[in-house]
Amino acid sequence: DFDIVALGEPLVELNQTQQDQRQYLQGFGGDTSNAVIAAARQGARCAYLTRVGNDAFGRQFLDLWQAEGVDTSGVQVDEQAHTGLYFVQHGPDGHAFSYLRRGSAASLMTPASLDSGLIERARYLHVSGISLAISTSACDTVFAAIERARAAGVQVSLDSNLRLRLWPVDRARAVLRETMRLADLFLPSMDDMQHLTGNDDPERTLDWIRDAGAAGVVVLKLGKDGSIIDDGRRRVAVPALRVDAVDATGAGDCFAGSLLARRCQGDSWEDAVRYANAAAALSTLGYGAVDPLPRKEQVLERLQGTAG
Ligand code: KDG
Repeated sequence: DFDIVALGEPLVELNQTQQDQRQYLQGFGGDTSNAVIAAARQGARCAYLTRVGNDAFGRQFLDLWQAEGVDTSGVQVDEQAHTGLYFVQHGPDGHAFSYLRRGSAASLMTPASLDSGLIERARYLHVSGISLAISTSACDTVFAAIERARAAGVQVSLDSNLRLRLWPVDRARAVLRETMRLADLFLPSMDDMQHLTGNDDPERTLDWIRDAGAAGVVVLKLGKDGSIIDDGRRRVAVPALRVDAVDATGAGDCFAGSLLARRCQGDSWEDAVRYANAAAALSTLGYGAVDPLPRKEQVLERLQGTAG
């Protein structure tokens, strides 16, 4: 059985190097894949549901998940479509993504892609705004997965991960609002919510989320200002760990995976969020989404260092 089964699209990553703006380092990304790898590195038992191309990149991903201990029995291989790809470019305002993913294997997922029966064996199903945005059949697949999870008593976790290159803001708002109502755990970032609601105040944002019908636990991510937990009764702010970030790609995914892993290991919400804040901060110390994801020992060491 699994702690976490995630559903979404892996993307091969080409990350611009510091030395030469025309040189790119190949790595791995894709928000839900990042999250599940982060969770596995914290000791969680994980599986990933997706579709990759029958190409070198698809095979690299299968090798990566297997090396990280992520179960791949729910990964389908598409004979025609390719594995998706994205570029990370760095500028004075941080990082920016561009995508080569239209028509990718993962975007061709359909509800029948869920037939492996993995969801029913998990404690959490983890999905995101990106899983919902990549195509209408992927969106249907996410809703079907949520339905199966709820029917089996599996908790649903949703990361907002708003990417406006993938869908118009009005559709994103409508679909995410519908999905957050079905989630036991909603993980929005303040940046995403600002795009969806037009307001930049955390308290008002949490009010908006509650008014929209979110009934589960909400953890609002404020980047370097930490996170706020709203469990429906009270709100608790948890500060971030201060670090000199070089590349924040995947930090939110690391937060999600680490938080779920620690909940499965019995942490309170506050302890799990403190841990996830630290893991996310550590993940920004290197380039790329996956390589710098910290392991449990590193996070614990850092947390003990700050506590003492
Ligand atoms: O959160 C980081 C992801 O955004 C990155 O790995 C690429 O999945 C990706 C996407 O769709 O933006």
